Amino acid sequence: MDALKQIFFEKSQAQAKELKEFTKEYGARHVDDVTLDQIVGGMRDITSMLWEPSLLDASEGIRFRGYSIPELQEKLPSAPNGKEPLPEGLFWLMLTGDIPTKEQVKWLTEAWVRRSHVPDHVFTAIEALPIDAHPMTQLSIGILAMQNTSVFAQRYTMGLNKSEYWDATYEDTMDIIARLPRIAAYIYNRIYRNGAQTLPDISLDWGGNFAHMLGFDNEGFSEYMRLFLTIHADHEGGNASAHTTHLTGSTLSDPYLSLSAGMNSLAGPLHGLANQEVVRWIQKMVDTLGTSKPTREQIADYVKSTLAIGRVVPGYGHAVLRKPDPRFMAQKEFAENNIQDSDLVKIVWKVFDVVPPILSDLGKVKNPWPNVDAHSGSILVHYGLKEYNYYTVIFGVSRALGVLAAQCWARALSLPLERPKSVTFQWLKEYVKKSEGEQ
Ligand code: HAX
Repeated sequence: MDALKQIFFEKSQAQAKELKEFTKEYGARHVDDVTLDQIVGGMRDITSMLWEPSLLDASEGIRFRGYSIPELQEKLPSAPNGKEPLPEGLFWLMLTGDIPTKEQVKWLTEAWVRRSHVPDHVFTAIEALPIDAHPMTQLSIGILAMQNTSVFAQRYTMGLNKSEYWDATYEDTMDIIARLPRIAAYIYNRIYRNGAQTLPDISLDWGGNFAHMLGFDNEGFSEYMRLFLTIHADHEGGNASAHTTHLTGSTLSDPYLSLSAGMNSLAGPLHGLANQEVVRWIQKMVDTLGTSKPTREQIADYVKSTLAIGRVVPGYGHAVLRKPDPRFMAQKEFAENNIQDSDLVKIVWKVFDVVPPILSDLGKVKNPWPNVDAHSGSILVHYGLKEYNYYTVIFGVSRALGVLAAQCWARALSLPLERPKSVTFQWLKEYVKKSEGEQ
């Protein structure tokens, strides 16, 4: 058994035992109360899932195993000559709860290199798609095309004992994460570089190699990639891509099927696709105004015109957060330190000044602040990755780290099939009538 698997095994088995005893003793306790608004309103804030890798606080933002993003930047190992955390370190942390050493992260980088071979038929499946299929569609199909190699599916067919589910899930998780950058880069080069593929450089770390395969051998871009891949990895379990992966996995669909489902959810404009929408929206503003250096007043008018035609301002608002997203702030800080002269980045900062008061004035927006997607596109454009339809794919590569670490935990803790209760409108009316009659 490899070192990471051994640590995960020991920790997760101990936690599974503790959880069983804990739920036996306290299982009947009430943790939450559900309002009619929450039933109709997309189940906001209903505490109803167990999710180990991270926890979100409405004001503080995300914490991965208790660590904030600035703490991760300080404590996780970075690349030689680099400052940003290596995503390998975050994966280790999410899976084990421990900050890894440099040696452990090096081992993980090498383990993913050894597992990174992508079977040829995966590329054939992607090639069968029209070139204008959205990159997220190509990513989702690329992941699905690998499903025939699922260790979980193969061992399940042969009669896998449920006490071994976690083991097969770990193997699939490691294989998928190892292969994803190659598939994602293949899609980029297929669509935007006339199929000119850059082969992997196995001397590089996971994020650095992804940047290299995208064709960007620029240390600034590689550092941004490491930061991007770290901060987008997880946002507790209730967000749509995490929840979809979890729900699908709860039927014992293997990690390939589950992750592909999660990616389809990430591809929606209210979720991960917002990162491409932000740049598209700013580009349209620049074209409409005829200047790449709009004033705050011009931006304010443009925001109002967006709202007037019944559209949302992309990159703003959040279902849980009630403050500027620390993932936005981390990217802002990266841009302040590394990008001197970008009109697009400056527009993003002006939008940050202008949008929150306008959204607040609407009186209905619960969080007027920027989310993770408000900044990333402008930094990618700065480094030359200008094809914004591709941005959500990078998000997807990162998100795999969190949702698959969570899936390992779900199998280790024997979390069951997920099955919430739904009701009809008629049921709600009768419920209200009955409860009023009882008063
Ligand atoms: N622009 C305009 N209106 C907005 C808004 C925005 N950015 N954010 C919220 N609102 C509106 C909602 O559309 C809703 O209007 P109606 O009552 O007329 O339907 C009202 O304000 C209340 O919404 P809310 O409770 O504040 O927000 P929700 O929890 O319903 O939705 C969203 C959260 C993220 C979907 C929402 O803020 C939004 O659409 N934002 C723009 C898209 C976006 O940036 N998505 C990415 C979110 C982060 C993420 O998942 N990244 O991957």
